[in-house]
Amino acid sequence: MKTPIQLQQQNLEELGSRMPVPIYNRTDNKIGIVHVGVGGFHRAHQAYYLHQLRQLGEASDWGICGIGLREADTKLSNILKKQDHLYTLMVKHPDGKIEPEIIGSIVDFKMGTTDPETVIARMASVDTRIVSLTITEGGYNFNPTTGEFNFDNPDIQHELRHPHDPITIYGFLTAALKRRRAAKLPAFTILSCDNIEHNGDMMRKMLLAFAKEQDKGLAKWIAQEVCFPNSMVDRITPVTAKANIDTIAQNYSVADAWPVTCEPFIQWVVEDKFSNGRPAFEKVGVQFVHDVGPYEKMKLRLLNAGHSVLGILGAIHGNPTINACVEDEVFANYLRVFLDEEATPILGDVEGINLEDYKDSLFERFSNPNIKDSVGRICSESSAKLPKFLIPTIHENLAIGGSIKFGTLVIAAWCYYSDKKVDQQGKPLEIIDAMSNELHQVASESKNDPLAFIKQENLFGGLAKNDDFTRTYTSMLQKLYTGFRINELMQSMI
Ligand code: CS2
Repeated sequence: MKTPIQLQQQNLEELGSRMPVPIYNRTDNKIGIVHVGVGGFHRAHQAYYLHQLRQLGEASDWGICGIGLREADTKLSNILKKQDHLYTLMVKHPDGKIEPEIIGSIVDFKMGTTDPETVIARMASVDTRIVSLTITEGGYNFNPTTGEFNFDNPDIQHELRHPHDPITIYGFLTAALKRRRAAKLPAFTILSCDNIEHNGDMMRKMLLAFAKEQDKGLAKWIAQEVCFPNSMVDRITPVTAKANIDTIAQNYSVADAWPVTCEPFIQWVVEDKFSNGRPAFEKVGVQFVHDVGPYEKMKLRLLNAGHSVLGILGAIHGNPTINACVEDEVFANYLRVFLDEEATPILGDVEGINLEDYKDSLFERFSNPNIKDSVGRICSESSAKLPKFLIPTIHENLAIGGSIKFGTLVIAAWCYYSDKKVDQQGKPLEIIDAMSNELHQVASESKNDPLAFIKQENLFGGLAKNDDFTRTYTSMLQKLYTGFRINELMQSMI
């Protein structure tokens, strides 16, 4: 094996003989986008779209500055710094073909935890025209029962008392927007890229609630000046594994400490309302529409919910990956009936999309054997995901007398999983969830009170008070606790 070349700007020419590299000038472009939450997904999606645009010789005013607001982002910050913010994106096809490419659209990275002033200044800079976000479902800080902003969060309390010492996205956005207003600069667009229905509207509502507490005049200015387009984002991006780093080094002789792998499919549907201009993303396939609602709902209720169905049931069964789940006929058939009989009937028409084709494409995507998307990633933060992906489908079906049993088994299985913390082969499950302790506590009370788990109204709303639901749920829970295998239960239902 040749000694791998360090991924760095100065080595791009040499690296260009191994894989495509940025051919645009990365050093003297403006930073037009400040992006908060630079995980694998952002690097496989928005940063990739922008990279393609820059390869076409466009968008030189739209460099990305990544921002980390959590301690955990320090590792990526250090790695990107060492690599001049370059990274490899490996697109993995189902037939085994790998397309690697070095992506250069991120040109800077700052940490809000150690350097808040620089982050605020960057957002407030005249060049910044979009602040985009992938802060995860949990980052929006709303109370799921009331849908209102959660002022009880101690970080929020701190920021309200100390506006110069922001911690969360809300403290940073208001501090930066306040400066722009004072400097008579136009507002930036806040572009939400998280898997939440009406993500832009949600961000607007939350930010205005926070800003009103801080400065009513500012809140009014934000309401008038800042656009919050809703957007639907899609590309399956597994967690980077050590094997991916090794592949880049061994097969391409490139030393990249944090590459990203993803599937070939990519989609971004965005409402075309921006406060201060935008890159011509339509030139690289982004769809701009008037109303993104139907697309968001379709994607969250089919793809994301489909993932959760496979993830939770697959975790208990002992499946390591999503493709291992769909290779199993029972899981594949179960997913199909869930999608057909419970998720699809409440969707209505989605303009320009044939839902049957869309569902077929999900099976193709989920079965890509080279993605190796772990059920652990899918099950992580289920307490933030299921209330957006799956539970609304159950509520909506209850309201119209539709089928609920396929979704309900997932909730019963989630309770069992949270309680037992081992799969049905006895192997420990690593549960990553901000609410894991509470979930374990209430789930373990199910032996005395079968409804204990679903009485958490912040997750389930009023499901525990609905007889149709509780009847189905308790019978499934009982079966799981009396030793039924999850795949036998699934088989008996399809
Ligand atoms: C997944 C998503 O986190 C999850 O549970 O469903 O990350 C999914 O892979 C992406 O939304 C695909 O666009």
